[in-house]
Amino acid sequence: MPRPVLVAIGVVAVLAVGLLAVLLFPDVSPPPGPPAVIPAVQLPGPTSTTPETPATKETSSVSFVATEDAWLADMTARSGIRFEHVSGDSAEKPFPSANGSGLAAFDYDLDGRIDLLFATGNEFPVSSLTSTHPNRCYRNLGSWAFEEVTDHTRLGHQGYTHGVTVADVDADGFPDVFVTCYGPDVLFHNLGDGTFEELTVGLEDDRWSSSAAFFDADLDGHLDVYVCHYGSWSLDDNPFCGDAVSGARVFCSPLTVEPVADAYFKNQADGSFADASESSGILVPSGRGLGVLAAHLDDDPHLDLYIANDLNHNVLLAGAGDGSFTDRSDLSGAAYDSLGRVKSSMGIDAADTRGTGRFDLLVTDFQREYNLLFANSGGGMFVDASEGSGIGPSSVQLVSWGVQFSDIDLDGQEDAIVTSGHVGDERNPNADLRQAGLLLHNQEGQFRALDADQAGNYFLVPHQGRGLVAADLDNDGDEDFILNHRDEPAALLANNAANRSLAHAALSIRLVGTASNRDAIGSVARLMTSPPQLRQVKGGGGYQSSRDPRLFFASDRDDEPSLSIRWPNGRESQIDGLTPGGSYLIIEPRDDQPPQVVLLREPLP
Ligand SMILES: [Ca+2]
Ligand SMILES: [Ca+2]
Ligand SMILES: [Ca+2]
Ligand SMILES: [Ca+2]
Repeated sequence: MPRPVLVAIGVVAVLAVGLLAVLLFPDVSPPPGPPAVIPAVQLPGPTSTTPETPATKETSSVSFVATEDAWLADMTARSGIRFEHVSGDSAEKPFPSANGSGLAAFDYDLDGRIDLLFATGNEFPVSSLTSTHPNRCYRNLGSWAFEEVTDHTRLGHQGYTHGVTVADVDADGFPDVFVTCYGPDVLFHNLGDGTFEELTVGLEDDRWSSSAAFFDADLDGHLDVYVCHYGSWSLDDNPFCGDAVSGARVFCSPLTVEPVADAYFKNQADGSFADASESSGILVPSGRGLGVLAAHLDDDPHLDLYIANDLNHNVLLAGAGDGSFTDRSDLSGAAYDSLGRVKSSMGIDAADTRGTGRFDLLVTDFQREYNLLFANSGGGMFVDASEGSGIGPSSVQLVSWGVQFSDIDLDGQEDAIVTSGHVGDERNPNADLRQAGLLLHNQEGQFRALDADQAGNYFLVPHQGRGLVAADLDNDGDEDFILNHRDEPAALLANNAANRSLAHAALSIRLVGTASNRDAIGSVARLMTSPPQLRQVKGGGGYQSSRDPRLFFASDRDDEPSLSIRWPNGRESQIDGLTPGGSYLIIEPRDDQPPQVVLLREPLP
């Protein structure tokens, strides 16, 4: 079937769903860093794998060195997106400028195509009045074409943005945007007509915030939010670090930045939020927070939190489902590496990497610390499996930030993609800070870094990698990738690996909560293939970024699998006879009836 027809079906289906959403929710009213200085080095040597059949997707006009069957094709030139991040780095080495910014992939206008919002920093001292570097929003027109809609949407925040978190905070069906900043955080309410308004709802936190995770901590159906704070720093109190003789200045160690406790804001169900940090139990020893993930990490049905800290131990907070948390950091085994060392952690993601039915953690870290794979051994306990899984050895020479699990080649096993980039070298102020990205192929829990020839041309060129998201930009059922580079143009990569799978077809699912929070954050879905595939709708995660909210599975082409869902409130649903290659929207039932199932897109031919 030619693409225009498919797109038309998608748009009609989504419009129908939009109407459905209005009918379903008639009563919803709108609310009133960088540690020690070590020189940049090269990626370890590549490995090679067996070539597959040629790619079927169009590629960009850039000249290719990678083989035609590379997994990911660079579509940046074709997309029309010319976003370039500004860190605000200068001779004064302002500390926040090392940490970069994230991005969000979300369908703000509900036309069925995922749009993009890129965050940027700004020059110091930061002033929203004089800044000329706004965050920029791009609308997806289909076929890898985008148009900039920053002015029209009014999403061009001109502060200093680190994180972009998307959630339908008021449950009106339109995704809202929360930006976490050096400076006050801002909630942008989606008005549903393609524009946003800044709302004052109690989230105007002016502490230095890195990232946030929305999730329903107390199961009242309304999304609460955890906000990561990095620490206390200002340009007026910015010590000189570097070589005093030569005057070569570098970023100071994170240890020079006093940590500030994170915050938990409870959604009061009237459109406003209240700081409930004290009563929630999240005020454990302060870290320099960079990443936060709300996910199921122990065996009970309540969402937990994992916080990645920079030169403080990482934190695991077990949720009780009533808005309270218990600090399980030390007991969990996921706060330190296997030698008990504190790490410089940045990004996080969780996936069932070994088919155990439990979610493991991948945490990105500084050079010579290696990235961490915490294997979930049940009961809320984790084992540092970084070395045995291959995650650690692939990253020893890298300063890693962005991370996403994704079954890129559609073999039913979630692979990983990681971005890296250095922050400076005291001995060589002109050192190249760029490092190559990693594409890690998962085979039964063993991750192997693909050779750039096989991963794609993007991986041949080093970058200052920071934010990274997985999102199906072309609606062919597989996850593509978008990267926000520090002080460099952003990049878009199309997934070609999944298209070549002869045995498997992509199957994507969007869950919509009714009794539960509308984003269905906290849902767990299991596709009954052999072996089964486990996914969850996570809050936050990655590095300062928001990924495509859909769940992506691989299905046998000749099978019609069942999907079992556990909604955030614990109710369970089962759907039988899903069509491989289909894209579905599944709406939570308010009683014991079967869920509403909408086929958004027929399988591709
Ligand atoms: Ca859209
Ligand atoms: Ca909304
Ligand atoms: Ca895979
Ligand atoms: Ca895709």
